Amino acid sequence: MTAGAVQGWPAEYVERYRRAGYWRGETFGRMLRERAEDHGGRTAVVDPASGARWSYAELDARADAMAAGLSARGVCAGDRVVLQLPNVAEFFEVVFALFRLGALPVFALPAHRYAEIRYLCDFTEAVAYVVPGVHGGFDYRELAGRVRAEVPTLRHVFVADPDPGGHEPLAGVPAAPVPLAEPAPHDLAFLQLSGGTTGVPKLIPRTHDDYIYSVWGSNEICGVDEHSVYLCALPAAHNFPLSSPGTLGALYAGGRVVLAPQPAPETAFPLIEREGVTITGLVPPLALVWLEAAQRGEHDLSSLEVLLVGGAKFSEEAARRVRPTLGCTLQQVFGMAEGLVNYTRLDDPEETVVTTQGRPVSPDDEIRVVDEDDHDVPEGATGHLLTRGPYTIRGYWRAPEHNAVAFTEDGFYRTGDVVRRTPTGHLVVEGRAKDQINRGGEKIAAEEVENHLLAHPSVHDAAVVSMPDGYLGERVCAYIVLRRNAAPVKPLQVKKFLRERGLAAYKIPDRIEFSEAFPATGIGKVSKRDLRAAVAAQLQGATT
Ligand code: OOB
Repeated sequence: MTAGAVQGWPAEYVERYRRAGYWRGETFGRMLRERAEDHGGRTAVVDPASGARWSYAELDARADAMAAGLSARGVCAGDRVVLQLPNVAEFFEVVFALFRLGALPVFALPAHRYAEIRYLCDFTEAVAYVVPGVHGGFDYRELAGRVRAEVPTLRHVFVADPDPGGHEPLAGVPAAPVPLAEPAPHDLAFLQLSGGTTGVPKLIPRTHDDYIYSVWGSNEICGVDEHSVYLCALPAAHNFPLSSPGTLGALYAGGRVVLAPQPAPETAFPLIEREGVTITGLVPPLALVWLEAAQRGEHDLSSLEVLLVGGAKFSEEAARRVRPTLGCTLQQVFGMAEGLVNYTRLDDPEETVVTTQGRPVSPDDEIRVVDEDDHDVPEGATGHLLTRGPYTIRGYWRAPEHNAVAFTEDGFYRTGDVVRRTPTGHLVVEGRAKDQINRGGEKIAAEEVENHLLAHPSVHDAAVVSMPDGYLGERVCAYIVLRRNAAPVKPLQVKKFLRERGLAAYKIPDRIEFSEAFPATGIGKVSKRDLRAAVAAQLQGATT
């Protein structure tokens, strides 16, 4: 891709999306500047952990200073910077600085470890890596030291902690603002990680134009305006809390972002009460925990108007409890970092809100529900969801071979989700056809874990499947065939092996089963369907 070209979209679509007014020709850097000019004194970001309360003017000035400091260190437009900050105010300082520079944040999650970070830095040829010091009991400085020694492009590690452990403190980077060439609205803004189905995660290139559309489109649907206070309870780097409508939605509207260091009710409820939070987003397992905790009535949650739940299927039974228990409107959200986001609407009948996963943001989100041969199924029947539209990517970053299978020839993204569409255009997620486990909203590509398992000297073959779980929806089960004559291994040893390889904790299988051979499908492939059925039956047997 060359600078100036619009990532992926054919010219006729670029024209169409601009004419329709979806792509407004804004950039995130400009957007923040305009908000600072319009209402600089209003609070933009609240970080209860550090006590920071930054106004729009302060965030704007900090972004300028950070951009200048990064620029002085040689970070240029188009450079990739792996960002692994938790829910702290500096997240926005760095992100907006990079937006202004035209450098691309690569959004890693705090849960990622050596395996993921090493790959991301390597594959994106990152020039810098931004980390906290110690967070959640883990020392990111050590990880950064190791990755830096191994990835030649990585010139800088910035640590958001007074003790940078031999790296450069992030707080030392800001410098007197300098004029910078602004990126264009059609330029890439950042790279987001895909949930993935492949051995290594794919990167999702989003432009200012397309992402900003998903943000303001979400704001309109979720009623976010300058009075909104958005609680960021999920990891800030994830697409859901970032843009649906998320922190960027709140900032776009001139509202306020409150960062929750933890999503647990003990942390989040007092923040809702103190800050007058009006809207937040949760994955289903957390929503269940909140519903439980709210019944104790220890906090005044009356400011909360909207609770978004998505990332994984929210059960109808739990959905019905939201309004009576939390006193707010539920919006189900079925989105994906690749683009398409669906919401139930604020004025949808309660039945629709609790039984569907919403309908698309844009009138120009094209939805197809197809069979195995890409033929449209009859209206209302279940099939594979394909989508194309003004904020859905046309291809992953630097992945031509994968793009040939993940997208149709005419540019539809194969979501891997199995859905049906109601007469009102709402989608109901009925299942998944991709080789991925959705562990309470955290996505795990089976192949990625299988590859790590295959690296174990005693493992001959491995197949990773989901198993049902009452709380998380799904957990991870690994089936292993040991090599003949291999020394016996215990499940715990396998888990330790994976941890030592630096795999994020949420990808480590919850259960490990040894087996003589795998069941095969008609054409001799491993039958994951049979393996899923086998573990589900075992779990069933154990509980009855
Ligand atoms: C969100 O984004 P990703 O990229 O982590 O995961 C996308 C996938 C979807 O393809 C689908 O398989 C699953 O997550 N999913 C849901 C769901 N929301 C997402 N499955 C069933 N019901 C739902 N409500 O997860 C994401 C991005 C933006 C907003 C919300 C979620």
